[in-house]
Amino acid sequence: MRVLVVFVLGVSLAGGELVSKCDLRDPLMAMMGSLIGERGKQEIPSLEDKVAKIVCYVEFASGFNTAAVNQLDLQSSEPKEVWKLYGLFQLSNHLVCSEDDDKDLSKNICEMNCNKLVDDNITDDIECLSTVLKAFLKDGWNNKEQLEMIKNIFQERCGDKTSLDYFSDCS
Ligand SMILES: [Ca+2]
Repeated sequence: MRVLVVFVLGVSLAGGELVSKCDLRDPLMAMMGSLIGERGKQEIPSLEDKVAKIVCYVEFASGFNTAAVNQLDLQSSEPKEVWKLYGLFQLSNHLVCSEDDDKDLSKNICEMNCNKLVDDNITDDIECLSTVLKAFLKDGWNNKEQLEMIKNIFQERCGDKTSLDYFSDCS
């Protein structure tokens, strides 16, 4: 069984802010809706449950802090890889964004600098998450980095709470 170990490098509110799960629900519903299209909405009637899962991941992984940066040791990788995870969605510096001092490390599929994932503007973070999901839908299980990222986002953390439970305090 693989073990995910997350070390907190430093979570600071300097330059970041806390968002609420209710702030995230609607933009993520819109993003997921446009990602899967009308046909997908019929096939996935519980879209809000999927969104609840993502938001629950955000709560667990970044504490809703837009400036969260953590480190993830991929124990199963050979050679051993250490990812830096950025922002609300804790997206990987090996996949989505590039850092100033190591531009060759990443596939940079979101074509952005990692510091854009720790600022107060969450719109580009949501767009980048959409890019990760799109890339995964296109490549399936074939891309290791995408697979690791998706597994991390959708791993079970909130049990079988439905969106009704999870978003019950949102209007
Ligand atoms: Ca941002």
